[in-house]
Amino acid sequence: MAAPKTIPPFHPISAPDYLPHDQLRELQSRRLIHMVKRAYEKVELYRNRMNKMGVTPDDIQSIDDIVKLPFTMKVDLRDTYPYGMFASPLKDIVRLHASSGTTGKPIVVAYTKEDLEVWDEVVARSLVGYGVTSQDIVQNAYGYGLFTGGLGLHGGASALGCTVVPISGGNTERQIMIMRDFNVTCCSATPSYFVHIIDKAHRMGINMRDLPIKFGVFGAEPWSEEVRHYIEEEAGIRAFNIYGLSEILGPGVGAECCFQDGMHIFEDHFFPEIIDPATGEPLPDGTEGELVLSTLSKEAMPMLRYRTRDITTIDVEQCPCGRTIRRIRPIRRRSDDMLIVRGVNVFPSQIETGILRVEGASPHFQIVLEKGADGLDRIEVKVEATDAAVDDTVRSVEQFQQKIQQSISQIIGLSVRVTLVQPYTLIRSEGKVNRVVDNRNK
Ligand code: DLL
Repeated sequence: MAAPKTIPPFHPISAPDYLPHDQLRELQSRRLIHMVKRAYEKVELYRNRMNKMGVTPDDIQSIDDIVKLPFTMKVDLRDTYPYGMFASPLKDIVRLHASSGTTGKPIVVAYTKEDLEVWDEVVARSLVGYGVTSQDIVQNAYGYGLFTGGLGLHGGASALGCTVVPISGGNTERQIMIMRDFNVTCCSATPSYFVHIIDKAHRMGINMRDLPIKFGVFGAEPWSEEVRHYIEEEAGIRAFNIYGLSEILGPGVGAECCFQDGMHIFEDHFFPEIIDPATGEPLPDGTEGELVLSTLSKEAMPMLRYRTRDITTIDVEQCPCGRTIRRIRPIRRRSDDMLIVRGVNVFPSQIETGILRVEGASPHFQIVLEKGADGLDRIEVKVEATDAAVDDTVRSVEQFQQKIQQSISQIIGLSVRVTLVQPYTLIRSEGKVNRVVDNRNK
């Protein structure tokens, strides 16, 4: 790893991260009261739903009353497409983003000028937590456009005074050339794309460890500790997690600090709760469940108790970095990316962990689901071969396949078939990766 885990010098921009508990609660309460009033007055969906539950803005007197509010779901954004959730008139809205999702209409999200300032601030606070400063040159390889990654990271890095290279995703050879020629010190990308960048650099004969890059800002999709380890070793950087979702803002809802042990949620702007996904009941900190987020300052599009579908835990303990804002555990799964195979719940991130626990295994893989002649589901995991792991003999290939098979089966509790495929033959992602091909209903 490039840098030790030392606490970077205090930066004024991150002051709210260190607020004493009561002051934070007081600020959250004040902001929630205002947010609920605004949502009730300006957004028909919230008004109708609260009326139905018999809740009025007057019932919200402190942050503890948040549990009285109804949940908001992705389908609500679809049903009110495109502008039905906006609490500001279009003349005050200065930016729209959209997230495509997997089916149907996109969801549209809006920002006022003040919302963009908050966004810049929280992304800058994320970067400060990693140890990035105005001296850094940030190559932003998140996609620019309707996806929030590109412009979100861009705004925060600019606000911090970094030199931003707005390269967006794709054209990987050029990414590497620029990274080297511009002396880039920080790169933001999806972790799967960065793994692809590392791979391409190898093939170009460039050792990423020889480049000045020190920081990686990775998010937008689940990634395992094993991938972090792979990236840190191969690129000689520290790989930091950043979390966010369009409905709330984009990247910068939460981020790791120098301890890389959970993501601090910027709780002065976004209030986190954990609920039981089946019953909707709030769960205490320290219990795993679905993350629910409420915006506390968003003007254009307030979100009350938004069900993210992301599964995590809020940490009970305070972080040694001194921040008082709470942390969530890294998100390894969403309730809707779960595969049900022969009745067992399987997440792609578990398979990634199983593969990378085997020394010399490649992080490039694909999961193929089929129905066998007996009607039972079968999982095949295609993994690219690496020179480090196998020589040309059939025996070494078989042994290596078996090792990975065992490692995955130990984690998911199901037998899988692992097939080694030629290096560089699986599709590479330039944004969020999709590793699953489900042929069961074909
Ligand atoms: O992915 C925003 C983003 C951009 C975050 C760049 C970080 C970096 P959406 O496209 O709306 O927004 O997707 C949001 O992506 O609900 C999670 O399921 C997943 N996700 C985002 N960050 C992480 C992360 C952006 N660090 C959805 N770890 C979220 C795991 C993540 N999953």
